[in-house]
Amino acid sequence: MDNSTIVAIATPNGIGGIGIIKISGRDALRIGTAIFRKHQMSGNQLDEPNSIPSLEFKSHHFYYGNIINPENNQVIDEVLFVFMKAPHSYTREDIVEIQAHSGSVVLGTILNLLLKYGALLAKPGEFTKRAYLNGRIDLTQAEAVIDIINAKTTQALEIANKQIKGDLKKSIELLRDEMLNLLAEIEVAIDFYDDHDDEIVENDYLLNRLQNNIINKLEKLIEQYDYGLIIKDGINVAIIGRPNVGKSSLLNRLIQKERSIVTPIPGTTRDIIEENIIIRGVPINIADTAGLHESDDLVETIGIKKTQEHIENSHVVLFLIDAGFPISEDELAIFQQIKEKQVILVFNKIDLFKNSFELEVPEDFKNTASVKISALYNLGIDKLKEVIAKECLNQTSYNSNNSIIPNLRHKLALELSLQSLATAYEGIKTQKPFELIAIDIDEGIKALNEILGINIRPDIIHQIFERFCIGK
Ligand SMILES: Nc1nc2c(ncn2[C@@H]2O[C@H](COP(=O)(O)OP(=O)(O)OP(=O)(O)O)[C@@H](O)[C@H]2O)c(=O)[nH]1
Ligand SMILES: [Mg+2]
Repeated sequence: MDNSTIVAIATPNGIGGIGIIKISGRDALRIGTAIFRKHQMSGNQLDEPNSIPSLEFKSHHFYYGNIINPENNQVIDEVLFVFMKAPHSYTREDIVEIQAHSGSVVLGTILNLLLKYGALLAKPGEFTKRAYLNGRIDLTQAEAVIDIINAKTTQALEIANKQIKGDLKKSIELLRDEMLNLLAEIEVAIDFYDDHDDEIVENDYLLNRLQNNIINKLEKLIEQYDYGLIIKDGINVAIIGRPNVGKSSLLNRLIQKERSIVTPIPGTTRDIIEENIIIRGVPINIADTAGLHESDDLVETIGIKKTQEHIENSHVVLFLIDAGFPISEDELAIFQQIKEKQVILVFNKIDLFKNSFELEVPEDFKNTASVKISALYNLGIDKLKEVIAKECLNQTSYNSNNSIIPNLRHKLALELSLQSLATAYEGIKTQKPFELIAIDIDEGIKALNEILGINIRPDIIHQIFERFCIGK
């Protein structure tokens, strides 16, 4: 166990109202009070700072006073000082937090004084690492701290909060308990077989349990990973259609800035123009593309090829169609290309066609979601946003009650566990010796332990905390 006392500036670099310095370790109070002078209160009056450091600090109470340089009693800053006694702190060690003003010189000076009085500079993530090593949180909860800091949407935050509460940990522990119970029964059977020849463990019963209580649940958790990716990295949405239908106009409307060039000349957009937006809490990477049609122009042909590749990588395709004309040959060809994709049909330029209209779309697309808009006059854009959000969330089996989302590290371990359990399943089915099946189940348990941070290699722990910022 590391006995050192660590210190770091916990707030971001720069000028601000408040900057916080955090000290953790068994000497936190000694080092903190070496440079802190409490103001003495008499009634409501504040007296001059007391020059004798007081050792009477109640846990979880704020003290108002000054940070001074003990060598010359020079006041560095007016601060609030809070002491959190172990184990009731973030790291489960004694913690002192100093709330000073935020500026690089003032915070830097305080930090240097604390280093001089015996604290060591904390490494990235070292506070959270101590919380983990001291058993306050498991590894999944430590990882959730980074996810909270990095959350770009409220949904990503919600998922991270569930993880920090221990939801992922609990579901992994439940699965592990199931495996342990199964292993116990199999081990009893192994002992029993030594003395008896008849079957005492019902194979069908074991297979059922393995399938329903373990394998199915592992598979479900692994599936949730894809949803997590989408929430973290965004859903890819491509705006496609023939030239001049208003694709670039629509992109500009959706992102509310003039990003893509709009002209009445067909074939204006050649390169893919990508922007990130959040629609109804869903992070979306939206792309404007070159108009799809038969073309002899070399540059345009390259643009069209890029568009086609881009369609492949999109989760959702917005197929923009000019509402005033019957479906063209080019558009029929586009319908063919996007048959396998999740599509929203967007009929544009409705401002030009006041009378109601119905376009004949191919039979396969009769039930496809569709919206009528005018990109030029901003009509129907809100409705379109709603449909985009809905179709994007349909991409996944997400439901907010079940937002336990593994990250890549968890997913790889879950897959290892699943592999071992699938081997165990086959083993029972083909009546392999129980000794071999026990080994497989044990492997499955080990993989789950790795997720929680039990018996995990130090370099993996190091890798996880390396992603943190200093002071967390
Ligand atoms: N009346 C009307 N005109 C529109 C609407 N949307 C776009 N336009 C016009 O249609 C023309 C083409 O618009 P763009 O947004 O450049 O079309 P595009 O699909 O990106 O065209 P390419 O990049 O050439 O494939 C421009 O003159 C726009 O002002 C609309 O809803 N109503
Ligand atoms: Mg364009």
